[in-house]
Amino acid sequence: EAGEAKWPRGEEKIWRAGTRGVDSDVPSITKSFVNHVQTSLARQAYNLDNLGAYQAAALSVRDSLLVNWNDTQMNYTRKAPKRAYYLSLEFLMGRTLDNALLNLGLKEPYAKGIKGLGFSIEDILEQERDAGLGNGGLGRLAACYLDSAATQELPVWGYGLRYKYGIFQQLISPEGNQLEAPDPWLDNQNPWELPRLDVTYEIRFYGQADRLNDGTGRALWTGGQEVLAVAYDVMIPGYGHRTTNNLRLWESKPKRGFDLNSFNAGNYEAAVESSNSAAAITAVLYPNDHTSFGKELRLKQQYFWTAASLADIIRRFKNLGKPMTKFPEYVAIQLNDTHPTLAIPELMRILIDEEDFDWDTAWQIVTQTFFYTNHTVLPEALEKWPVPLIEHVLPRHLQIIYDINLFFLQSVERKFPGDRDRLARMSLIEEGTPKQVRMAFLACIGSRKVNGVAELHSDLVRTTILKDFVEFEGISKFGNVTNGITPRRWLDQCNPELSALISKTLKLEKDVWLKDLTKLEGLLPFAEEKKFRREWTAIKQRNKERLAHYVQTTLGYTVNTNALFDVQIKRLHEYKRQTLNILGVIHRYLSLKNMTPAQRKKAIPRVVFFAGKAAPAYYIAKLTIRLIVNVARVINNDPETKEYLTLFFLPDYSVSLAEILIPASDISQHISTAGTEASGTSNMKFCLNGGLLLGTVDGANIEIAEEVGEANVFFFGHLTPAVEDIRYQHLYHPVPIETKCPALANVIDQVSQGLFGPGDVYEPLLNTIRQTDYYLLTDDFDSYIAALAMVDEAYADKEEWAKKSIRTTAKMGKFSSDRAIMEYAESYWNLEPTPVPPGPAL
Ligand code: B1H
Repeated sequence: EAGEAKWPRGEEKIWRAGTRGVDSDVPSITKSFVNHVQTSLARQAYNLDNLGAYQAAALSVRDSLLVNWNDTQMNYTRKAPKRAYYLSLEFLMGRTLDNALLNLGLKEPYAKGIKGLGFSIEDILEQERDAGLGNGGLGRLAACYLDSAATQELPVWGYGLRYKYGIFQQLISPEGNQLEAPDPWLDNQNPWELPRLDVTYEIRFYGQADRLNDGTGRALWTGGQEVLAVAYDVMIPGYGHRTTNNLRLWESKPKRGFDLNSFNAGNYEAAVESSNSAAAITAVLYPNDHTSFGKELRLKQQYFWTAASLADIIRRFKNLGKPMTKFPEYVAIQLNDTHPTLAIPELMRILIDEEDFDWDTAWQIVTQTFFYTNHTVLPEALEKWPVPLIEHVLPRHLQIIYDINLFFLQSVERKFPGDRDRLARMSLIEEGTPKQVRMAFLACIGSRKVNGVAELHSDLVRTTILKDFVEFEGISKFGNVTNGITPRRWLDQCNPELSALISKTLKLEKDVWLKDLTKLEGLLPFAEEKKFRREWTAIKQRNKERLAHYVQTTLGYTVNTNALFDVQIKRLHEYKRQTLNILGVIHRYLSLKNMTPAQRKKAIPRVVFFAGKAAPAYYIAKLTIRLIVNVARVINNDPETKEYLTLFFLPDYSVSLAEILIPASDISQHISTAGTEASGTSNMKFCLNGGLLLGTVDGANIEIAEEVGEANVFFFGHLTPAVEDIRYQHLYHPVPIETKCPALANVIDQVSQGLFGPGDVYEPLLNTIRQTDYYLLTDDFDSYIAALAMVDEAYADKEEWAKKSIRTTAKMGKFSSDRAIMEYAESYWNLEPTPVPPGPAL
């Protein structure tokens, strides 16, 4: 045991005296800051700009994180608890400095120290680039879970890829087209990562897999390309104590610099080609959420990352000196969607080909180790990989997948003899040209438990995509863990005034209620106090002004902060129905135009905000952006109506932009077709910040309404069980839109006839509604408009609105990611908190 060993070198007390990082008093912080300016950055006071000051502050904070990180890892090594590993292809971390300061309890002394040196902490925090290693909710969820796992002192590591380019930067052309630019987030060196150039694994692709005919089932996988995986560690501090977990991100690089033979022969291109192809693996995050494209490079990303992570996990386990049969007692691996499913055949390969286990023992170990979270039931998002592609890139894994399938289908046949349809439905291999591997099925049968991310969604998983598997394996394997969000970033950091008011009102230090969010219920009685409501509303007002200031400085528009702020911010997708929202805005505009000035004066002024990225190849989603931008151009310049209705599309949505938008909303929209949004997590963020919810009966909206009370949310639209029937009606008994929904037909006509620029541009978008209308806009439009009117009516009563807002925040305790991560720890992984003991560990 590392901790029991005799002191290796020099004197222990001399070592210990040197290990405490930066003290938390202002003079020590100032000293450490200036020291980093001079040594790490090689600069001086006279040439230090805000960016340099950010870097010096970050390097100084990193010193403190490192001490805790080292002690945490040493503690885990000594206590050898069961550990969980969260495998996610996306970690949408956003900025780190403010969060690190908060979690270390160092916000005030750093602000003071930095002020003394002539900088402002706010300006310095703004210098940091977002770590945008994710597309949307799934990636941000992973980031919230890391924060909560560290805060609950759970031994959890994340594993992901260190993309050189994160989610693309979104630009909007004057015509309203989305343009994509690369996101070179690592261009200024990243102070939050620790390169571990000594932690490397060799990962093989292509080559041959030859089964050994020795009766063992083993095979030899040789040849092909070998690529090096290099570890980069990101420290994940818990809130309010020293536990600092690790996020390990892999970078790919060539095993040997370049091919010297080709180089010497003068073939320079060939010499660097293989080196380029190795580096390409972790070059860029795939920007398509909810679509699986079947691209070879994406498959290589998935295997590269799962193989490196598993090799690392197994090496760490083996250091315990236990036999591999004990692996599931010490290791739980959570698969964040199907993206890391190759870990299942990869662990089989290691156990059989390298560790000499028989098939059944290996399968026993595998199926006790993995846990699979499903995040969507949309058919286009369910990953399927062409058999020929897997055969080419991962020949041994294809053999193993076929063997898993054979044994699995044999067991299905035993339970349901002669049911050939069932076998075809449940096969891991979908017939067709080409055949494809169904990754969700593989993840399901290779895992100990499967869960969805909100009650409704978990029900849909059990009754639709995995129905046969529930019948075969029993319902107890299929659970639910409703998503959560970290209240540190999504309340305290993004809304410091509200956080302070809550602490004052509850008479609790924030470190109490930020760790037990159900304490917010104590706000309920204060909803009845007028003075409290005034303070509450004044904070919302200042957050609206902060957003207005952002819009003024970035877009150059003045925003009416006396209006109702209505926000929809999320990835652009047909199922999320931003189109319904913009058509509703047009409907409001046309209504205002039809009013007399006297009638108009009674309208509730509204500012509508949109933000979100479309996948670069998603034509219809991009057209929706174009429509929003052009509607904005027209109505924001209409002198008759602009007092009552304006509209903004804020480019380049990101975690940091969300932190400005969310605290400023009066109402936010979560209006997916029922049954399509697995959970949603921004709905939780808005409600936590006292914004009310306008939504469909979908995902976590349902559980939010259960908590805060239906009187405090605005629901509309058809329910999940009706959706399938309605789609059937659309196909076989279509009713023209003019008959079915005249209001919507009129709006669509106006767009088509050119009210917002040449109408023909939008025909493909409008046709999706006129024709199949797969997402039920024609069915939900009228009730949507009615719900918007209810919002207006409710907002007119400021006192009642404030009560709703307070009651909403007060009842959001359930949606802390601390609760969610504890459910995983207790009901899935069987993990226990492992606190770092006080005092230096070294
Ligand atoms: C969610 C995805 C997703 N579900 C494929 N599925 C991706 C699928 O790059 N890809 O291939 C990327 C992402 N993302 C979201 O997960 C759900 O739509 C939300 O409803 C949910 O809140 C979130 C977290 O569970």
